[in-house]
Amino acid sequence: EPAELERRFEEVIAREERVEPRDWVPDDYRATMIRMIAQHAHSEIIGMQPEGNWITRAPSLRRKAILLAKVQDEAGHGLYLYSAAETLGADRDELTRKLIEGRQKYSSIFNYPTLSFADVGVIGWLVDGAAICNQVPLCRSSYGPYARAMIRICKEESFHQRQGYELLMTMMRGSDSQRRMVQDATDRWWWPSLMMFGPPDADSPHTERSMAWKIKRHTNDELRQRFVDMTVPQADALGVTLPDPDLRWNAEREHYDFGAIDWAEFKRVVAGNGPCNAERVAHRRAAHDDGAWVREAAAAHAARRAERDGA
Ligand code: FAQ
Repeated sequence: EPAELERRFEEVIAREERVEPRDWVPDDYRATMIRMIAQHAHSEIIGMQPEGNWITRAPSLRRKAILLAKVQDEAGHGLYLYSAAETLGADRDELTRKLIEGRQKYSSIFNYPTLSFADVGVIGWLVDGAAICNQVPLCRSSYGPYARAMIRICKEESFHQRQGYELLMTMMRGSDSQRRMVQDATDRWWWPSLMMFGPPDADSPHTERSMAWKIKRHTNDELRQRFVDMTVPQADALGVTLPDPDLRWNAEREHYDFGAIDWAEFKRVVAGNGPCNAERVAHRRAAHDDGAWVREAAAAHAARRAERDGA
């Protein structure tokens, strides 16, 4: 009985219980969840590239081991999230195809280049910092498999954030030219990090519906403000300047005011015309093509085993 199923679904949401894979859900809920989880998974996988760029050129064995571990964690998050999407009936091959054909999005942030090793630190500090700010509330998201995935992912992200901050503290204690590298990386990543939270609430088509379904627990602007408030004291402690002359404490609001975000740039990047979009997708497509023989061999092995076990 459709009305009864719908009523039960609404009840689960109202009671703050989790929706599970076998439960009936409205088609739009399923589509929204698949979209969000797939975009998140794609972001983790594409997000391996900017930092992966520095693995072979890390300045010490210690930094190389740390960076390798972090990039591997991101692969793990991606695979974990694709599995969560599969619980909603999505097909993993299809999701990958959509990504490499440019038919599904991933986070705008990964379309910017990593020009120096300081970028590795700033990505940990700002990009992982923003990711945590956005994802901690998603541990209470209404879809069970996604909410549970977020718990583990946030723990690892928080470790990533600290390794970035520690790297930057080390560089800030170094030479003038190292301090200049950190400032330059901060200047380039600050505004794109604020864009990670998505369009302003007034221009966000999905927020209202996703808040009502408790998929999202805060709006884009709320989380962006939380991130700014959290990051300003960290910049002070580090001794870098955030590149925004309008950034100042507002005692009345008890929040930092900040300058206008260049939403035209955001739209350009999301539409595929950022500095590295073409390169990122081409690289992912090449990796997928190069891995075809592994998938074929694994499928042949599984088929032979099934035949043997069936016999
Ligand atoms: N980039 O109505 P809304 C990481 C799209 S962290 C590109 O506000 P919604 C960790 C949006 O999809 C990054 N597209 O949408 C890491 C929608 O497009 P559609 C990943 C964006 O879903 C760190 C349209 O604009 N994190 O990977 C962006 O309610 C370091 C309208 O937007 C997540 O995915 C953007 N920045 O809110 C890895 C977290 N913003 O489908 C490696 C989960 C918006 O209508 C290294 N996702 N769009 O064509 C979310 O929290 C939400 O989906 C938002 C967007 C907040 C991203």
